[in-house]
Amino acid sequence: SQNLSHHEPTIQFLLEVVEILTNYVRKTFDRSTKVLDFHHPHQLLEGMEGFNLELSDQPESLEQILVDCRDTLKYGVRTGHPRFFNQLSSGLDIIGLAGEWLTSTANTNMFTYEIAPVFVLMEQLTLKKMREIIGWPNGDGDGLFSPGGAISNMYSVMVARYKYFPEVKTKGMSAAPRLVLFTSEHSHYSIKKAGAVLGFGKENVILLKTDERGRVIPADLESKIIDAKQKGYVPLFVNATAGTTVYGAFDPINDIADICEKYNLWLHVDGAWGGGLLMSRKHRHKLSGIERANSVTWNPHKMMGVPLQCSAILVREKGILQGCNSMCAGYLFQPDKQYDVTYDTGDKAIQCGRHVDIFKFWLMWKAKVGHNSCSYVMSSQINLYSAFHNRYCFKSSFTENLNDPQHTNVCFWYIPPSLRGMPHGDERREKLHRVAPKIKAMMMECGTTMVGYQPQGDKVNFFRMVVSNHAVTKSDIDFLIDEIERLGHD
Ligand code: ABU
Repeated sequence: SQNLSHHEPTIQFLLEVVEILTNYVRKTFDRSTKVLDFHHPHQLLEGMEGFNLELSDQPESLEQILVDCRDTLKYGVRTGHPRFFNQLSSGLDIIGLAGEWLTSTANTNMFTYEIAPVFVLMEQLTLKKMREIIGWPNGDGDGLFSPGGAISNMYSVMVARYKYFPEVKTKGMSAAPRLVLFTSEHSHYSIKKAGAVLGFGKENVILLKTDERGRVIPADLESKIIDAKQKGYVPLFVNATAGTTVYGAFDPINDIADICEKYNLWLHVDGAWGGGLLMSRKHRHKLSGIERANSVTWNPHKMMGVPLQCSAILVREKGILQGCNSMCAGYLFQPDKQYDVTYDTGDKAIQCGRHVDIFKFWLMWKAKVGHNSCSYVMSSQINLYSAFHNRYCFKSSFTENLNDPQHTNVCFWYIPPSLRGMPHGDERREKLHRVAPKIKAMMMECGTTMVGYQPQGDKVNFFRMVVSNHAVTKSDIDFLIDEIERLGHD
């Protein structure tokens, strides 16, 4: 029967789902299983044996629903597999997973204390702790968990504009002069997107030059600020990246902060990827100066291994998110409730409904953070990149290094035998550009491992290997290298 209102069938169904999920978890950590069972979109759309994606006209039996659950996982990608190196967010943390299950069971909304009292308080306390770790006095300030780093970055641009030109909230961009934003040529595309979405225009997001490690050159920032002012534009906002997406570079925050103070500009630090290093005594110096930022993006769903999604926007000035975004909808945010309505944090957000992203993170924090709040269990994967670095340097006959890693990103070209003796020039570049996509395609067909590739600037396609999964060991890294060599050998 499909009637889940009867106790026993409901419990039986849920137990069977739990069995499917626990089997999946077991297989995810089993290195003899594949990372993925790749099918092209048309194959999945045509339907696999017993698994049809089309929505049916009639309700399906519970047996079929269980098959659907099993097959959905079967044809997906095991992002928690220790040989999945494709994304900055990966891994399958069991405490975090339990947190996500509990969150879905509670099925509530973050907009008011009224319907999410415990989660709202957890969010407040965790954000305060994060601000303390950033180094803002007493952990004062503001913040929110948002649906990802791109949205957190967008919040930073919105509050910067509100700080200097609050009238834009009512009158629109015509109330402001031509405003310009600055960010590195290696920064995440979300800064440019924020410029476009918020009405600044992509042209008014000025890209800064970087050095050979992918870090912003501060002198270029200053000269571009002066140039913009001479043209009559108004510099507003600078983004410094702590852990760039491809190279994992850390911009020199203190030098950038000096320039922002000199010209009275908003300083944002996009620590979506590198923010996790604030929890490491050994590595937090890479974000030195972050306490001088006006706002910070920090994604626990990346380096800290929290299940997707979990991204925080943290702001030094208290109340500015509320000022910038509040619309005071009377049906949700009644001022005359029986409790302290400052805990109704929903009007700070640009969303109305907001998912509970805090619980899994709060639970993992409880499980993993030492007594001084700055020793999160993640040192192993931070150290692993050097193992990888040494390993591929050792095999330098077939790789060429691009970045000098500051984070766990290692970028390299695989040079197949046919290109090894070829002189550098256009022909070699064109051929090399095709190598990484070809190997990646074969890798996905085999399903043994996954790693990302991209071009960057004048560099043709290269592999970007990242370690953020806490389950990865040196043997997995060796496996990836051997697999690239096996598939790429022509
Ligand atoms: N938000 C950027 C993530 C990109 C990546 O995983 O490569």
